[in-house]
Amino acid sequence: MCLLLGATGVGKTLLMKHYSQLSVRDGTTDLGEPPVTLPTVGTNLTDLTLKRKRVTVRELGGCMSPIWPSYYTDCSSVIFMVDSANTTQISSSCIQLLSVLSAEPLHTASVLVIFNKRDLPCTMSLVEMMSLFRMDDIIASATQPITTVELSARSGQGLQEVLGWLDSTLTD
Ligand SMILES: Nc1nc2c(ncn2[C@@H]2O[C@H](COP(=O)(O)OP(=O)(O)OP(=O)(O)O)[C@@H](O)[C@H]2O)c(=O)[nH]1
Ligand SMILES: [Mg+2]
Repeated sequence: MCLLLGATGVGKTLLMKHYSQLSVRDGTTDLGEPPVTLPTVGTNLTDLTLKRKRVTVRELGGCMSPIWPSYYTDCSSVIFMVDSANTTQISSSCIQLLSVLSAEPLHTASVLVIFNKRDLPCTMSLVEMMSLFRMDDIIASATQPITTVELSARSGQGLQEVLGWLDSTLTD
């Protein structure tokens, strides 16, 4: 089980809903308007078929963050998504990420931090986002292996990296 976390509106549901279309596209197909999503109240389960195996991803809605910890047991990996077009959310996302990383049941989980919405023109560069997040310090002090990627859940740019990471972190 992989947990998909992040503040409300960062794009978790779009990625999961759109995944099957994104993963078959050859990079040139125009997918048109993405499917409409609603804020997730509760959790969404999605089964992904990867190269080597299948994995279930559990999205926890951003508005559910007070009860995220009740889902931390029995998961081997965590994806934490950030909206890189929303600069006003950076400090709260950073605090949320730190609290996820310090949760005891997740001490050995593999962690992927996704900087999403790279298709929007106003997004900061990954270097700027990483520096505002103090990602180097976070990675240095965390007990978990942390990987960072850029993604557009709308266009699928960066999706292969996310899927490759998931495939490589699955142990059983
Ligand atoms: N341009 C652009 N819009 C995106 C992208 N990812 C998500 N969105 C849009 O952002 C809005 C929120 O996306 P959701 O997937 O519902 O967000 P969420 O993270 O599931 O939010 P909660 O369920 O409330 O926690 C939707 O209108 C999406 O279409 C992206 O990569 N690029
Ligand atoms: Mg959602």
